Amino acid sequence: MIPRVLSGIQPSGNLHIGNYLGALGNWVKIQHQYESIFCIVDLHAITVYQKPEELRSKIREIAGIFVAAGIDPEHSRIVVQSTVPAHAELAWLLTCVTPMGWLERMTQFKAKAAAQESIGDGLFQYPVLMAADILLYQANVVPVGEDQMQHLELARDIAQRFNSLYGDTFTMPATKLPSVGARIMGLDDPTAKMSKSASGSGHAVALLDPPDRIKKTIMRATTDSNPGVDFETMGPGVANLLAIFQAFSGWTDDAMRTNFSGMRYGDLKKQVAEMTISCLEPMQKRYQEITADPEYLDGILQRGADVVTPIANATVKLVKERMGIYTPAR
Ligand code: AQP
Repeated sequence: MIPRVLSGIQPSGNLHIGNYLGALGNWVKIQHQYESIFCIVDLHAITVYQKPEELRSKIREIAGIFVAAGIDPEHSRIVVQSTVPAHAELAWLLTCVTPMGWLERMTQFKAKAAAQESIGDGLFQYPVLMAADILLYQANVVPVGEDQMQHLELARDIAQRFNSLYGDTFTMPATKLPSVGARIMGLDDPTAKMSKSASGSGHAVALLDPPDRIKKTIMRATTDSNPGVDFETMGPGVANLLAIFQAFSGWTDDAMRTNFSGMRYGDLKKQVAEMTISCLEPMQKRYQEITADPEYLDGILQRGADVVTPIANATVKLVKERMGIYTPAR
C-alpha cells in the first residue's frame, strides 16, 4: 500500500515564508511519493477569534496558494477541514481518552494563551483536534515545521493510549522536518518564531507580498554588531537570514560558507531578498491566474472532500465500534 502523508495550515492570517519553508514547500516536493492530503484547518483557526469575512476569504486564498505553490490537485487532495465533519467527531472521541495533564504541558498553548485576554477551551483542546486530523486518515507521515513537533508527539501518545485501551486502531504517524528552514524566525525579532498572527510590518515576509515590500522587510531585518558574516560567532538574526537563503536555494553548507563568509550585512540582505523574490514570483503569478476562476478552486475543494470523506468516516465508525458507542447495523 502507498503510504499516506497528511498536513495542514491554519487560515489565521497571511501565509509567510516560514509556513512555506517549514511546511508547504516540502509538501510540494514529496507529494508524489505518497497518497497526499493537505488540509486548510479552519476549525483550528477559530481557536482564537477570527473576523468571519476575513476567515472566509483566507480559506480561499490559502487554497489558491497551495495550488500556485505546486500542490498537484490531480494527485493530492486539498481539503477544508470543516467540510469533513468526521474531524470534529473524532476530536471529541479522542478528547475522552486524553489526560488534561498532557495538554497542560503544550508550549504553544502556554504561548498563545498568554497573548489572549480570555482563553477559549478550543485553544486548550487544539492538539487533540490536530491528533484527530492525522489519525482520521491513518497518516504515516506528517511534514511540519519544528514548532509542531510537540503536538505530533502528543498525537502519537493519544494513538498509543487509544490502542492500548481499545485494541490496535491507529497507525503511528512519523514527523518529517525539513533539513533547513524548520524554524524560520521573525525578521524583526530573531528570538521569536515567524508567525502569521504576530503584528508589525517588519516581522514576516508574506508569500503574496510584492517584491518591493519583500526587499524592504528583509533589508530592515535585525542582525548583530559583527562587521560581516562570521559563521562561528553570528547571532540569531544573521543565522536566520542565511537559513532563509539556504532553504530557498538548496545550497550546500560548503557553498554557503564559501559565498557568505565575511560578507557585509547589506550585501547579505540584498542576496537574501533577491533569492526570496525569485522563488516567490512564479508562485505569485500562478496565484493570480488560479484565482481569476473561482469555480476552479471550488471544484478542487469539493473533490478533496468527496475523496477523503469515506476514509474519514470509516475511521470514525471503527473508533466508535471499538469504544462501544452505538453504531447502527446499517
Ligand atoms: N516560523 C516557521 N518556520 C518554519 N515552519 C513554520 N510553520 C509555522 N511557522 C513556521 C509551519 O507551518 C505549518 C502551518 O502552521 P499553522 O498554520 O498550523 O500554525 P502555526 O504553526 O501556529 O503557524 P503560525 O504561522 O505561527 O500561525 P499562527 O500565528 O496563526 O499560530 C506548520 O507545519 C508549522 O510547523
